[in-house]
Amino acid sequence: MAGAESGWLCLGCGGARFRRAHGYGTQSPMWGTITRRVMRLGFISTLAMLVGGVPAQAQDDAGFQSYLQQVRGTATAQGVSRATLDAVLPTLTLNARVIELDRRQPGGPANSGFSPFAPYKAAHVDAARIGRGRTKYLAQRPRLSRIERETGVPESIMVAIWGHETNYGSYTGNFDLLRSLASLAYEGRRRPLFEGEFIAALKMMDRGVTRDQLKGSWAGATGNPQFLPSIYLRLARDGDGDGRADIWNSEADTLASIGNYFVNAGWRAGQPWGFAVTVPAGFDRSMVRNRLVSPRCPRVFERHSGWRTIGEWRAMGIVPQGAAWPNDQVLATLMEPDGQGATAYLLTGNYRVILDYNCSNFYALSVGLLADAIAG
Ligand SMILES: [Ca+2]
Repeated sequence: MAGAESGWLCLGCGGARFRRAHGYGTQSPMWGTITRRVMRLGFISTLAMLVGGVPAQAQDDAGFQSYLQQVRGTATAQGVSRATLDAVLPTLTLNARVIELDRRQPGGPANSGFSPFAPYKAAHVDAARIGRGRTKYLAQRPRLSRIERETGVPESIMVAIWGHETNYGSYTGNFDLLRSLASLAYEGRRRPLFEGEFIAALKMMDRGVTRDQLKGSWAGATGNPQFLPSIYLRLARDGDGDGRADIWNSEADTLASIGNYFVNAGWRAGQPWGFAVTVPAGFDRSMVRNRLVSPRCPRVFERHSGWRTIGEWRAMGIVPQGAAWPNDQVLATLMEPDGQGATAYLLTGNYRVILDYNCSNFYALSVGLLADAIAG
């Protein structure tokens, strides 16, 4: 649906991967290269099957089981208990379906244009999602106020992330996480990432998370906030005081964990994520061009101007649409997601924190706008 602007497989962006797998998201420039490489590998294994006469599936299964024994050693060295390994490893079989889903992610050429934001906004910041968000916001208000006081992350932002990741917990994914992660690790395209997440999921079990709870997107994101296992281990929090971080069943734990993620990623209390602005006719965009190329998600960051203070933006004739200006010293970048002449946005450092959760401009803008609508 969106233009090819997003980073892919960014840590903590499980929900994004889930949606991309279902054709709602975007892909990076690397995608075509990877797809071609994977297709080539597929061709080679078919060739091996024809030549050797051994079904490729059987070879894969044998290879998978032997890979699991190798992972056992690594996991043991990292402190995973023998009980967990004995309970999990013998139950695992290669899941060809997740590999197929992974290979099937829609791609876009690196030099393709950007899709307009307006249709995405209409589909993702709609009346139903705003309405459900307001209900959750009001229901969780006492708890959210406490988390906001402790973290500085606005209540509405926590609810908006929850709304965007899993539609407030209404779909969190049904894949057996351990089987998915082990299969993707074995497939090898990004083995260090997926093997690390597989071992992190085993450590979750050592902490008392049940195998039954370890369900999620095919690419390993789990629970209401769609955390990857390593993110869960590092950042999940207990919000209702029962001593467990239950991001599957507890709304309080979900919101506290999202709040903690945002604090950890550098959210600045008291600053907006950004706000809608009007750019004056004849505005010279070359004056504010961003000349840096980001090593991370370059297609996302190339859409942002260079940083200027709010005072400088105002002096250049940029006018807010409704929202008050923040402090003159606050730094912001300008983005025009629907092109010149349409609504543009000034984006602060807090917008980058939303991008840390999921590196997509459409995602981050939608989260910010949904948060504003929920709180408004
Ligand atoms: Ca709890």
